[in-house]
Amino acid sequence: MGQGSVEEIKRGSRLLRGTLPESLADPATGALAEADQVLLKFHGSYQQDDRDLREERRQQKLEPAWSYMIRTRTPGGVLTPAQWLGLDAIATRFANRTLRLTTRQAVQFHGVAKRHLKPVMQALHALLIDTRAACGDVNRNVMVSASAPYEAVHAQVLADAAALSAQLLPRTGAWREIWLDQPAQKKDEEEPIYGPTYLPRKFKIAFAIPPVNDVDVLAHDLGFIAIVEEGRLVGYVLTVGGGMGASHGDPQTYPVLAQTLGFATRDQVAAVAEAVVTTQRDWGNRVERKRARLKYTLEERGLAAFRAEVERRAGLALAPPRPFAFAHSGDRLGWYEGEDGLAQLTLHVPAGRIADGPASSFRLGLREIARVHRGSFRITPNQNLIIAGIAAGERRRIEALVRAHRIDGHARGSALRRAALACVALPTCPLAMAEGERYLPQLVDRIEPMLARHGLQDAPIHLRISGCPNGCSRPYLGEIALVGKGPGRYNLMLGADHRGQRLNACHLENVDEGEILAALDRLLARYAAEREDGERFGDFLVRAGVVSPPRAIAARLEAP
Ligand code: SRM
Ligand code: SF4
Repeated sequence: MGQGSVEEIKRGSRLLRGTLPESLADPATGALAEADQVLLKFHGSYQQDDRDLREERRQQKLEPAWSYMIRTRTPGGVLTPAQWLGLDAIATRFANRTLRLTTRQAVQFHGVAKRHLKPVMQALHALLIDTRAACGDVNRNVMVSASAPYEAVHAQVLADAAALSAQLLPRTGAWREIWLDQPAQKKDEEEPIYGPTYLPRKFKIAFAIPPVNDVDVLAHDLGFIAIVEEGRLVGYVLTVGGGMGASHGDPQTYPVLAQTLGFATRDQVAAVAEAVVTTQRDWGNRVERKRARLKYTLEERGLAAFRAEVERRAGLALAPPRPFAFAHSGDRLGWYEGEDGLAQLTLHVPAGRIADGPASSFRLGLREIARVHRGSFRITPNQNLIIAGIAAGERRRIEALVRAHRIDGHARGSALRRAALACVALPTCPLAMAEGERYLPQLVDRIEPMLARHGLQDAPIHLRISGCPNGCSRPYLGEIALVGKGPGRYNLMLGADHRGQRLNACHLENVDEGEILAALDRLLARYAAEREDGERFGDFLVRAGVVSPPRAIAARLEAP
């Protein structure tokens, strides 16, 4: 759908209400009216159909197998054990009996029937979770580094992120009226930050806590890099204009890393963030949807003009950026002792899919852990799950449950397997051109013997798969990445760094698995033979001239 139509739908929606109640009540179809499908996203849900069944149903002259994906708003991915149990129960009762941890620290349900949308929203509300602004042209779930070295700093950054998430929520009462049957109130009739047409496009915020860049902060419209001096969180280096999405063969669209805007103290975060959001609201492209992200606004207006406008709107002058350094963008899998005397266990969840199967009973295991765990759960930006705040006395019991349910992938397999990401793709994603998460295990099974042959089982290489160029697994930041081009065919991207500070570049276009494996075998052999001490695979590929990354902007980020 073009930008013009989406803008019209937003404007005519009476602040996201549209005819959603009527669409939901229509028993003749599992779908919503077209305009309501657009509005539903702002409520945290997408209408989808099962693409595996599409052709068969078409032949039977049936409407597509419509169902709904529902995404939570969970800043920093933090959940209580009681919330976990509630989410798990929703998956059983209303969805496809799986939970999907996303690359933005949210939970997704797939396969929800139209008649169950309302009961799910109500069940989430009872858990003190909502789905407001989880999708749509608004600020999305705010991310926070999950594996921060200090829990005290994490708690402060999480508080800032949660406050910002609340501040940037749409104020319309549409969500409460439609899903919770609450009466309309006068105060729900204005959108002081967004206005009646919201943002030109989605908007994403992440808080990184160096040396960890698990959130890939430079992939976001607005980034906050925590600056800790003498153990105290003093503020954030701000970054703007990152984004991953692109379309094949369209040079007007591309992934790009964010640029540094300045430094803000903690008490300036709210004003600066609001100024960035409203500047993008007013300056962003409302004619061409594919050019409507902040990254393109910055390309057109320039960073200096953007900074001046943000400072004017926020009524302050940003200080120059302060020094920081990222060490890696991965998770700290396995056990970790916190400075607060409590332990954390980061479980590897393959492609974020929590399901019971022959190899492991992830859902059952986590249910049992949630029943005894007194700390919290934390979804990581790499689709994994941290059991956080484990007291010394609890540790053995949790370890036993992890083993009993064979959810100890953090301790098995190659380092590449443990760090790999894959987007959802087929069968639910309407935009998928190739498989994503369903293909990941097979691909890794084929790469692992190669790694073993070259003595690289423990080499921490970041592999990411996306089923199309939209880049939901942030593939352009993978040392190796596959970007879907057609059934069984991908672009092979190589050479990002492991700190999220350099994009990769296309090595082979539109290739199948055989060609991908042959290329990787050659390059891994060279890496094993020629790498320097401690050199990572992505860095090696660039040094060896295998790829020249298009936009190596790490230099822009170095503090003055
Ligand atoms: Fe995404 C659209 C899944 C993170 C860029 N993304 C979609 C949709 C909703 C397809 C659609 O529009 O109908 C996918 C639903 C699939 C399904 O069946 O569940 C989808 N995106 C996901 C998730 C679930 C991938 C995952 O495997 O974890 C992630 C959910 C995040 C969340 O909880 O909010 C997800 N998507 C991302 C990211 C990564 C990030 O945000 O850090 C990106 C790249 C960063 C960026 O935005 O630049 C991303 N998704 C896109 C785009 C391209 C946007 C662009 O600027 O061009 C689309 C397509 C669109 O918006 O038109 C898209
Ligand atoms: Fe769908 Fe493409 Fe995103 Fe994968 S990258 S979930 S295929 S939109």
